[in-house]
Amino acid sequence: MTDTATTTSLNKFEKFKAQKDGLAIRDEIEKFAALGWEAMDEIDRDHRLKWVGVFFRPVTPGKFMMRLRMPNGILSSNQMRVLAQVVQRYGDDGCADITTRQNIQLRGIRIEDLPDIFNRFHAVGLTTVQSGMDNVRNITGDPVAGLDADELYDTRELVQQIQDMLTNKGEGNPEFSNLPRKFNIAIAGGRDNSVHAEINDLAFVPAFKEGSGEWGVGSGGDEGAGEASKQISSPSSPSSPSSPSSPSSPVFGFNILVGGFFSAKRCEAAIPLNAWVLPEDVVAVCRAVLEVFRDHGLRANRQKSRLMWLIDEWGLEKFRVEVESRLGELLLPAAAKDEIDWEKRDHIGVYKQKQPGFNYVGLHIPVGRLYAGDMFEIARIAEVYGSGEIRFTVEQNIVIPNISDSRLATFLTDPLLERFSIDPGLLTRSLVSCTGAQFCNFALIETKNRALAMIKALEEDLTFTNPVRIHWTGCPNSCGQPQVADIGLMGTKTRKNGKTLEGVDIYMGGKVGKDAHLGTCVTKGIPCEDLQPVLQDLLIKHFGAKLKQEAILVSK
Ligand code: SRM
Ligand code: SF4
Repeated sequence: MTDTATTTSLNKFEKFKAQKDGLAIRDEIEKFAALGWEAMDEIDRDHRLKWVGVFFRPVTPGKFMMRLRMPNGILSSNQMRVLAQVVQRYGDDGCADITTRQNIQLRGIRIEDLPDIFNRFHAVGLTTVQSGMDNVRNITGDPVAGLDADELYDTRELVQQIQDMLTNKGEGNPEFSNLPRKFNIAIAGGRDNSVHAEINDLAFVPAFKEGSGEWGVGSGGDEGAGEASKQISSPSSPSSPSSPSSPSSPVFGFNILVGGFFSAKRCEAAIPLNAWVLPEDVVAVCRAVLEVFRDHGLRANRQKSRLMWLIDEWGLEKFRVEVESRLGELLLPAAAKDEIDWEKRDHIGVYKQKQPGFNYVGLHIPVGRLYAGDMFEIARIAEVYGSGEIRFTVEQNIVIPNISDSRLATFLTDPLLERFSIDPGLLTRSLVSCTGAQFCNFALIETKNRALAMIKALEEDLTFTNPVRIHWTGCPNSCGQPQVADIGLMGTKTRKNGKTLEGVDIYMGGKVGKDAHLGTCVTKGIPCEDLQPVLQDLLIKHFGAKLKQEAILVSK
């Protein structure tokens, strides 16, 4: 328990965590399955089950949601098939959602099936552990890691190592199961910041360190540089033009960002810690930062418990010193600049891999929603045309890698691509939406279906020259990340003609990729029923959209 926690009053979450750690629930699953959800202790049911990724849904009582962990957003066709079988047994209640953290959630789950579901997951190496509540969320990495010829670092192994450390290889790790609040970690490996590093509590962005000498924490001087050269020239981490050949050449590592988060109370982009690490020190840095957060993070008020609040209270310098003291080493100052110098890619469409003769193809999954049949089909195409691997993006889409040139043409004629397009409309392709009122009790509005209908209507009336990124989020918790969007729509309640209606606050100015920064609220309380003309106006004024009618007249 933290020093801060022992000296301040504890909120109700801290109290129930102190009574029984969330992870203790692992040993009670059989009991709950036999008991049934209605007879369960409410705190176990509504909160502690989230430590094993099982979420009670007050909107659909008795039909739970299960949140997986997908390190770097990668899974196999076998794993996808197991997920499909799980949701298939729930008929119309069963579906799945790809999430904004490169992850997947299953719906319709009955408590009596949990022992069987966990056994099936275990058999194929899937875990749901520590995916909710005061734990580290799915760790995001570059969605085209190991495929992208221009990547600077293949993030896959590192992300897996961090997850293994945090979760004891998926079995659960009590060392990190009682944080003051949720915690997000991301590692960018490419030049386009495909993971939205800036909105994570802890993020690593590629950066080369110039000069000679003392590299990295815990690795010891020139030896560390040698390790670094080994890392970035290894097959899984493609060589780059500036691969170091001697200690005086630029060495690859990561600049560290800390404190990014969204919440109903406050949203902040991550700030530089002024620290740089070698790839092999990233896991140790994650551990050190988490230990500091766990032991000193603020636990009195849950609205002020995310890492940035501690950094505010201490100042960045003290925070850094505490991290260094946990590491047992001084952190090196940040590299002068990071390597994020591309606009963000969305990975939809066909792209050459760095492996000659192979391609990765990004498919658009409308608002990330999948049904059992879709999941079986995705597993099939990944196996028939690729290597059986499937990847998720933070835009809630999928990437199928390793499709050979010889199979590509046939792949492109597969009927599944009519449902999950590789060339969707320019609004559709960038649409993101959180869960919303269909399943989430925090929601102030319905999101996913409304988002799809709105985009369809706008695309019918307008022509576009560039994609416009529209993100919907059902409440100020901001799971749909409206602050990173070109146009962000945040659910709210609003008044019109004396009636309370579903509405949105509109955010604009979010910039992703190079020079990422957050958008801000520009208009409040637009009733959803009046939204279409408002969006149409914004798209014409700010994003070069044209009315189809006008376009026809001009061409005449
Ligand atoms: Fe979230 C809570 C869904 C990404 C900020 N989020 C919830 C809950 C668990 C609330 C609940 O119990 O109903 C939602 C579950 C609804 C459901 O049935 O699906 C929920 N969050 C989601 C997902 C599924 C949205 C999506 O459609 O993709 C995302 C799951 C990610 C994952 O795989 O783990 C999701 N949530 C996010 C993000 C985006 C991100 O991580 O990039 C954020 C903002 C970033 C951040 O956290 O800093 C986010 N979710 C929140 C918050 C506000 C946190 C805070 O500090 O106040 C809550 C509420 C809370 O934790 O108290 C929340
Ligand atoms: Fe639920 Fe709100 Fe998150 Fe949407 S933003 S999933 S409505 S908590």
